[in-house]
Parts: sequence; C-alpha cells; structure tokens
Amino acid sequence: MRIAIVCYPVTGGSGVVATLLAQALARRGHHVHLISSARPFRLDGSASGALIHFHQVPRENYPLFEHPPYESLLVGTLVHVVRHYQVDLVHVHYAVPHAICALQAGMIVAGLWQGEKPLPVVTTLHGTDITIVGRHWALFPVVQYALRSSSGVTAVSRYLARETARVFGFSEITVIPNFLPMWTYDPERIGREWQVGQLRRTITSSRFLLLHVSNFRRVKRVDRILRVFARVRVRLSAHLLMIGDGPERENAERLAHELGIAHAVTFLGVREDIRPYLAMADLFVLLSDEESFGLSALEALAMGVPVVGTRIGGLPEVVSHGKCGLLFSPEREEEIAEGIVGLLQDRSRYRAMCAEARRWACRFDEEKIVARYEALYGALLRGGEGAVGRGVVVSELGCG
Ligand code: GMT
Repeated sequence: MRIAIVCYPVTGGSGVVATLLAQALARRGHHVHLISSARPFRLDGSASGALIHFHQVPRENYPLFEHPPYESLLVGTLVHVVRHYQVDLVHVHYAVPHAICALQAGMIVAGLWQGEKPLPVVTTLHGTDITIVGRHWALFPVVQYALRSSSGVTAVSRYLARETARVFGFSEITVIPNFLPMWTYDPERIGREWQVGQLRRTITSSRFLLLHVSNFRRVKRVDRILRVFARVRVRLSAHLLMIGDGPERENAERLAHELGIAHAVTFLGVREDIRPYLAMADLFVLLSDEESFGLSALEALAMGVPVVGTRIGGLPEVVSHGKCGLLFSPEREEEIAEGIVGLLQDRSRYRAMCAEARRWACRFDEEKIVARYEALYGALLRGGEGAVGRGVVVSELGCG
C-alpha cells in the first residue's frame, strides 16, 4: 500500500506513535510518506527511518498573516503527495486540525481531477484532541464533522473511545492501542552500550532513582510529582530525574526549591532517547490529571521498570495495578508516597514487578498491533461494508 501519515513533530506521544507506525509499515514493505511541519524527533536513528519518504509542510508567513496558515499549507502538501505518489490512503494522528485537513485534501483532489478514486482518511485520536482541545466551542463542530466524515476512526484506548462517544456522540471507533518495537527495549544491551552505571553515578549517589518524562504541560502535574517525592525523600535515599521540557518547567524548578528538595531533583531537559535513563531508573512516575494512554509508561514497562501512576483515563489499560505498577487516586499524595516507599523497600515484591513489567509490555508489541492497522487499511481500501467497527469496538485490548 502507499500510505501518507500526518503528525506533529514535537516531543509528544502522538508524534512518536505516528513515527513508529511509519517505520513499522515501511519495514513491512509499504510505501510510507510522512508529512509534518518538521522532521519528527524520532524519525532518524534507525534503518527503517531511511525507508520513509519525509515531506515537510512549508512555512509561509506573509506579513498580512497574524498566524502562518499551517492548515492550508498542510492541505496543499497532502494534495501534492497524494497526486504525485498515488497515495492510497491518508492516516492522520491527532484530530485537530489534521483530520479536517485530510478531508479537505480529498475534496480538492476529487474536485480538480475528475475520475480520481476517493481518498480514504483514517483518523487516530490520541487524547487532548478529544478531552481538552476538541471541546472548545469553535473546534467542536469541526472535530465532530471530521469524525463523521473520516473513513475510519481509531482511538488509542477504550477510555478514549468511550469519551469520544460521550462527548461527541460518535461511537464508530476501533480501539487500537499504542505499541512499541519491543526488541529495541533491551535493558541489558542498552545498559552496556550506554554505560548506564557510570551515567547514573554522574546524576546521583542516592540509593533509588525515580524518573519522570513528559512535555511538562499542566495536565502532567509535575507539581504533584515533586510534592510526592518530597514525602518519599524524608524516608528514603532517593533522587528524582525529570526529563522533558514545557510550560510548567520553570514553576517545577521553583517548587523543587520551595520544597527543599532541589538538590535531589535533576531537570535534564529533552532527551530523544529515554531508554538509557529508564535502564538506570528504579521507578517511573506519571501522576497526570488526564492521560488517554501514557506512552512513556509503556516505555518504562518495556524496560522492566514498574510504574507508579494515577488511576485516570486510559492509564489502567496500560499499567496493571499490583502486577507491574501501582495506581492511585490523584489527590492521595500521602498514599502515593507510602506506596512508593513500601514497594522500594519490599525487594522481592519489587523484583517480581520488574519481571512482570516487561512481560506485560509484550502485549503491546509492534508485531501484534501494527497488523491491526494494516487490517483496517485493507478493509477500507476494499470498501467492504462493516470495514470499520460499528459501535465502540471494545475488543480485548488486542495485546493479550
Ligand atoms: O493529546 C495530547 O495531549 C497530545 C498527545 C501527544 O502528542 O503527546 O498525547 C496523548 O497521546 C499519547 C499517544 O497516544 C498518549 O500516550 C497520551 O496519554 C495522550 N495525552 C493525554 O491524554 C494527556
């Protein structure tokens, strides 16, 4: 198949998933065109990256415009790629504005070049496109129309499919969870290659290392992580490594000082590859208010690192409470801290969780999940009735 994939390039789960999907499809022999406003940060660094044809949405900032017309330029890029490379299908990641742009591109191709075959559009919902951004009154009807007009809509968790049905009254959704190429998450190999022991010593000599990775948006609640960690620090020799950057970073650094834990917290900024840091971590911490999936939590599990998280959104679909991590109500900060201390001190329970983490993550292996996207594309291209699930398709997470 010839597939065009559209995504955001920035550090964020939707761009990572789109890039992983592009690489997996290319390895399976498909012709993949990846379209984004900049090179997605995980596109390179693997042989399969070289198999992908990357197209950058041009920037045009004529002085008349207050905002560069990203949407129109993306539509035009899509029209060009679809026509020039005879693309069979467009798959967009994150509904806003990518879904409506792909639909417009399809309309333009059909309108300007009569006789062209219709362009199927698959829209994958990732999270805040439904739970926050898409609910803005001015975006709501646009997203609703795009959902109804896409040839196929997928969501990364059952939770997100249910939210879409509840808020947008749209339930023809296929749940396809996020995935990872599990063979690239090999703690021992990465530990050796990166000399992780040495790297860890440059960060801390504390007994335990807790890790958080995110784009530091408000929804990630890095303030909660710091308050919980302050409680943990009173009882354990521990260090907190914060990877990523975003709007809340400055506040977080200030809060670390106010809580008197600044010496025990390292803010490392963005890292393209978080696997070496996972290889040295004892626990991964994700205490968000909202998380439709939590890709970083899955990366932690894949590296055999248990996750302490909040029981919100789709996170319980990714982290099995008591088996490969612990989930808590977001407001129970003391309970979360106690849970962390208890787990780290109970070495046999902790080791069992580490082993289970990796086993559990195998349910989300690329091999199992990417086939489901291929099946969806195939069904849409054949145009069969019932190609896309009717009603919320809550098939067993597809990873068991
Ligand atoms: O929706 C967002 O906030 C953006 C998106 C991203 O690009 O990081 O994150 C969402 O998609 C990820 C990949 O599917 C999920 O792992 C994240 O849980 C989800 N974020 C939220 O729901 C807050």
